Amino acid sequence: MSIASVDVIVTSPGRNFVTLKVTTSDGIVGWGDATLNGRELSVASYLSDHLASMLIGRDEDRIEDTWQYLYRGAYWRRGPVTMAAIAAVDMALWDIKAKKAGMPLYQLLGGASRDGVRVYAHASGTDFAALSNAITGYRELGFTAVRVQTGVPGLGQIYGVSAAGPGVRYDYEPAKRSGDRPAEEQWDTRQYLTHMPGVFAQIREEFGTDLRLLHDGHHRMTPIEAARFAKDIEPYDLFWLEDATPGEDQAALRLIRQHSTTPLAIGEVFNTVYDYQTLITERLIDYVRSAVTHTGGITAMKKILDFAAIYGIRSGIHGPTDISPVGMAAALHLDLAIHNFGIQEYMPHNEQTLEVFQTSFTFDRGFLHPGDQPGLGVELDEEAASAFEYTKAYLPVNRLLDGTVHDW
Ligand code: GCO
Ligand code: MG
Repeated sequence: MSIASVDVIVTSPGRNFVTLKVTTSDGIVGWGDATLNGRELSVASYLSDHLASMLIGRDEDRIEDTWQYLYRGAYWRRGPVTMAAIAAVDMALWDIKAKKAGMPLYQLLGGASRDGVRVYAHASGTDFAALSNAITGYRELGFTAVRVQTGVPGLGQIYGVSAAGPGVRYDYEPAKRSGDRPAEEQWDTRQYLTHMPGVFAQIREEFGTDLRLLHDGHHRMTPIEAARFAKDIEPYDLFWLEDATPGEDQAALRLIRQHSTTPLAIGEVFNTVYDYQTLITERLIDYVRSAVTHTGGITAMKKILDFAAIYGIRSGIHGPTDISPVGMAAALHLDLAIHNFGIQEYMPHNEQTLEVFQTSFTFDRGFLHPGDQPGLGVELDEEAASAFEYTKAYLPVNRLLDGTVHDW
């Protein structure tokens, strides 16, 4: 048996997704997620113009060999476009292998290490009252962990804060359909650093110590600002502080570490194990934040997580709405199987997306399960997908108050 056809499906049920469909000569279909927010068509082209013809006729069972063929064989390595394309192929091949075995994928990864996967939701609000309502709403839904982001006085719309009302479940979508150019947002680190510790203090006062609290710095601080912030918020016992500094600078985490015991998470913009080499071996982080979709798929992510496990570092796989339900399923199967699971991000997809991608996920009191269907457990309805045409959408660009471009 071999790979008979490879198709790339671009659809936009409220936001853009790129999905790979691999079909074997005996008709088994595997799905892979290749969505790269704001650069979707580059990955679609990488897959259809370059990889598709190389895959036809290959033995679908040789997953490791195919991964190495696509990674080493290209000569050019790493980068989000390449690694998202490889990830999609890898997921599709694991989906096929598990369907052939008649098992949910987590069984092939060693079986379940837990009954369900603790997830965190995104609670946000332009002010504290709105944030507090959102946290209450998620607690009522059963969530045991929330990421909190809030407006900063003096700044307009900023990263991570829903413009919709509090408690809205499908509330935050950072990619904007704003024509040919990205929307722009404003930022001032000093105002943020002055405001944020008080917000955590108020949350602890109102909600107590049980709730797991997470926060995303979204790459905006300098190393010394981040060190100071991480130290200031120690009394509020965060589950993690994410992306305190820009992702390229691994050494920055060393400085934060020297000053604070606030747990650190990073990696959503990383795409290979090499981005983590220093961070893992020097124990400069506590959680690996990569998306399976942006890091070369299940094969590569499993290796990163096993490497992290040796150093006592746990998983916190990226799961925003720009990871399709296929990519989310890949994360959930890994989460269930690995020993060093930490937490899983969960931003539920909108209803249109869930019409296109049929999942078998179940949510029970703060825990998700990928379901027990053979494979990844997600099927794409091609007819439903064809109703939603690609629509240009970009993540915002960020500027300081004097107009300087800053990390978004
Ligand atoms: C998160 C992320 C997202 C990203 C988005 C970019 O922690 O969920 O920071 O909100 O900004 O996924 O495409
Ligand atoms: Mg993030």
